[in-house]
Amino acid sequence: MKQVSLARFLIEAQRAGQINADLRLLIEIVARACKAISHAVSKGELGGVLGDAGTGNIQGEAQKKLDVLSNEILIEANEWGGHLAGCASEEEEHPVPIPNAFPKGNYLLLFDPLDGSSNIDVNISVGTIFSVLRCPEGVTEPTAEHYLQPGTAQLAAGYTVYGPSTMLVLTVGHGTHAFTLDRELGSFILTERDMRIPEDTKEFAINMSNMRHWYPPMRSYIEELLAGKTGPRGKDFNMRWVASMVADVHRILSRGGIFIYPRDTKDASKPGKLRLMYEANPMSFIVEQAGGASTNGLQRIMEIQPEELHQRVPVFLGSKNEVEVATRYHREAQR
Ligand code: AHM
Ligand code: MG
Repeated sequence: MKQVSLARFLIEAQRAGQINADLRLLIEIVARACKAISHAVSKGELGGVLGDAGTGNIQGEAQKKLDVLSNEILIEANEWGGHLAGCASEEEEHPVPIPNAFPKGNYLLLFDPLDGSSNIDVNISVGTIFSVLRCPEGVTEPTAEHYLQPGTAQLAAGYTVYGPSTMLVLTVGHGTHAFTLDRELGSFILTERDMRIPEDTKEFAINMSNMRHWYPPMRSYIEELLAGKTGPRGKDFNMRWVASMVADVHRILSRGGIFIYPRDTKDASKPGKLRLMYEANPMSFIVEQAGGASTNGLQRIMEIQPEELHQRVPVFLGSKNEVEVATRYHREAQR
């Protein structure tokens, strides 16, 4: 069977009128940057890239050397192509402008350069997440407010998971497709067109150690899953938690499941752990395009009007019917 490279897939998407040449270039450049990150991640200790960078990011989190390196790789790869008006990163407090030496384009790129930081030094899967928005008409020097668009405005979203194999999962709003990196060829090859998430599941992903901090609807929902066959749900559930959102979401895209990072009482100033603009929104777009659902417990994540670049949000995503059940618990509790 003839292999379809990412380059060919994107050309065909352009011919089909799904993307234009600039967006194609943008995705190709992000994919190229992800190959460089994959290379650095896979070198591990031999590349001298493990351990703390000795700095902190805007979230108050200690940065790993690979967090910093991946951020640099993505910015350097994207700033010269003429396709971006600017980019924003989990590792940067403010949006990063395009240097004046380079032409500017119409797109805004948002990313979490290396998600799953706690897994970097222990050789467990990590990943890159990205989201593409259009820069508002007439804006040449975008500031944070220009990035504050709901997830429904995304033109493309994707993630790369650096696991046993490196895979890029992409949507431009016409289904969700997976590509596997052929390291010898140096190209991403289409390995699954139109991924579909099973609507029902018996598998959930949540950090159970936070249970004592959860709000009542969250607790009763999980208690009912734990009650298994003889409980109200009438079936046994299995649990998985990689603590890398990309890896957990990738498993759910592959075989179904529900991923939850709820709001809790640990820190009242933080409505959940995950970031809306470059974690929850792109993952929601990818999941919805694969037939899944994604809410913050009450409403569709992609319809939330963002108020801050680094805003956090509770996340319930995956198999459609299960996300509906979990969301119903929260809606009923709110009433
Ligand atoms: P990060 O962006 O600092 O890596 O944090 C996000 C990660 C997600 O990948 C993962 O789902 C979650 O944090 C794990 O959190 P916890 O360590 O609380 O289980
Ligand atoms: Mg992250």
